[in-house]
Amino acid sequence: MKDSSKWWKNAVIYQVYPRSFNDSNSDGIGDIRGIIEKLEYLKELDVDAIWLSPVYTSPNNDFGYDIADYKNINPEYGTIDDMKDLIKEASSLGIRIIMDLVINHTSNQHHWFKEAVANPESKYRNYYIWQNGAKNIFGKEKAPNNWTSFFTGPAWTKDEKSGQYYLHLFTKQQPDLNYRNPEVIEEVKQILNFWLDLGVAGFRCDVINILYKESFRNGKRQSAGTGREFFLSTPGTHKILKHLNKEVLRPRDAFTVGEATFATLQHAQEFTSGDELDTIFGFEHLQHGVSLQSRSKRLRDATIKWQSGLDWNTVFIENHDQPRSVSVLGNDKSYHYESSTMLATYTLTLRGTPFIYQGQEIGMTNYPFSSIEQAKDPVTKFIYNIARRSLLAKNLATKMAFSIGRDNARTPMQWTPSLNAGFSAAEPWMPVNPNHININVEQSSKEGTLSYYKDLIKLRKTEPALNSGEIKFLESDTKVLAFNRYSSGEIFTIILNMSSREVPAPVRLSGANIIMSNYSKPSHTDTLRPYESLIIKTTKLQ
Ligand code: TEU
Ligand code: CA
Repeated sequence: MKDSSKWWKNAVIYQVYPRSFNDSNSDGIGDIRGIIEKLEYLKELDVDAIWLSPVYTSPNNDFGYDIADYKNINPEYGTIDDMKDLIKEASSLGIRIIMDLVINHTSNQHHWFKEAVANPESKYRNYYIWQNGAKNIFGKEKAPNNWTSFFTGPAWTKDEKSGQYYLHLFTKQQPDLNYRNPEVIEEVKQILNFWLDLGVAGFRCDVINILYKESFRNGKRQSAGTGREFFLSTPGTHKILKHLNKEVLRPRDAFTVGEATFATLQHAQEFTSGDELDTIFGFEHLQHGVSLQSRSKRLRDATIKWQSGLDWNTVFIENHDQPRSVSVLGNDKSYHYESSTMLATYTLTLRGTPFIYQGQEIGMTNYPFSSIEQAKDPVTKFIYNIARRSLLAKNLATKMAFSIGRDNARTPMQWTPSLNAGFSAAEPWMPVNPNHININVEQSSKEGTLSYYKDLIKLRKTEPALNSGEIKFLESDTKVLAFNRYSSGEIFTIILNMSSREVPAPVRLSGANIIMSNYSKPSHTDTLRPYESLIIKTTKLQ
């Protein structure tokens, strides 16, 4: 493999959710020109690439994750020329662009699907997955099987015109593509080439581990995605990824990070074993679903497991689907600075490519939602309706919906303490968190979380051991994550107290060469304070 294909092993990647990043034309919606305006900011943070959440033409049922035209831009965000400018201007600052590739499904407004419905004889019918209904014991028609959408409810919707059902593993406006049809794979190759020709550096591949459905039998009942055993990480999906890798991705030196829903460590190893994807986003560490384990314990255990089991990980604790990390893994009230910087240290010192989600670098928090009317995410609305149907009181249903739904991640970026947090001169499409008065880029860059991020990124880039060094975990209290990163001559010991309690440090602190800490005064004991995080440097005698 050429060396240049490994740029991502030395990179820090920043995720932009365009709708909520920066609005350049005062319509309350973030846009591509808005991102261009903030490239200098990203340069100063010293990120090497932007993963851009979808900007393609879309009716926004799932805010861009339902694509109606893969080769065009949603007019709310700008034009294809704006996109070319973004790629060019970013590149002149040494920042690459990674596109979001959503190919498990399209929008029902894509002309392929419209044709498939309007004209069942057209070749586009076979771009999607159609089945006849089944019969229940009374002879009444029902869906072809018991599969459910990841977003709740049945995974099949009947097309009244033909009487057949189409499969959708997400909303019913997101019909799944048929990967048994080689023409679909050819279309995907064209899409990849189209964007690579425009100069993008790679792709974040949405739910890439569910492309190929091995069969359409009834599945085991599960809380999300009944039927998964027939479509998670199947041999058919591996075959398609090998093909795309060989035909397009490898020859064109494109970087890939695959989002793999419900992936096990073994799945991740298989996808990244050489001829499929470069890296994987696994979610075991972020408590997908309901669990009695505390979030921090799960984060710690899964991190040790994946870091030990994969040669090169992605390291992330936020994205546009997750709650804000400082609110769920830290303490956004009493220890905002301490816990957001502890989480920064987690993100930037483990072995792998770190991904920072917009706003994470200033410790943006969950939003104090109080009414379901404020929900934009379809998932929040689905959960609310289910909860109400099961007779949960309004306030509890609201709380539950916003804790599972994805609106917390999508409130506007907080740039300044002034009107609309400097995101837009008009009323933003989602409410701005009232805490922007204290939590914003302007203030955070002085002595806040943002300045800590900058220092840490700089440190990571000047100390090769922190980037490419080996990793070894240390015995510690279960509330502490502690590890060494080392390469020739240099050892860095990273210690993270993931709790608001005082806990014993796993190594002696007195006399240690602490080169970075999120407390202004060093500890005089061997006790870690709430969310204390430390980087200790030891130079080995040669
Ligand atoms: O998310 C896939 C996915 O697994 C989600 O269902 C996840 O489990 C959920 O969001 C957790 O709350 C990807 C995208 O990141 C998401 O934004 C899209 O809605 C989804 O695919 C469909 O394209
Ligand atoms: Ca705008």
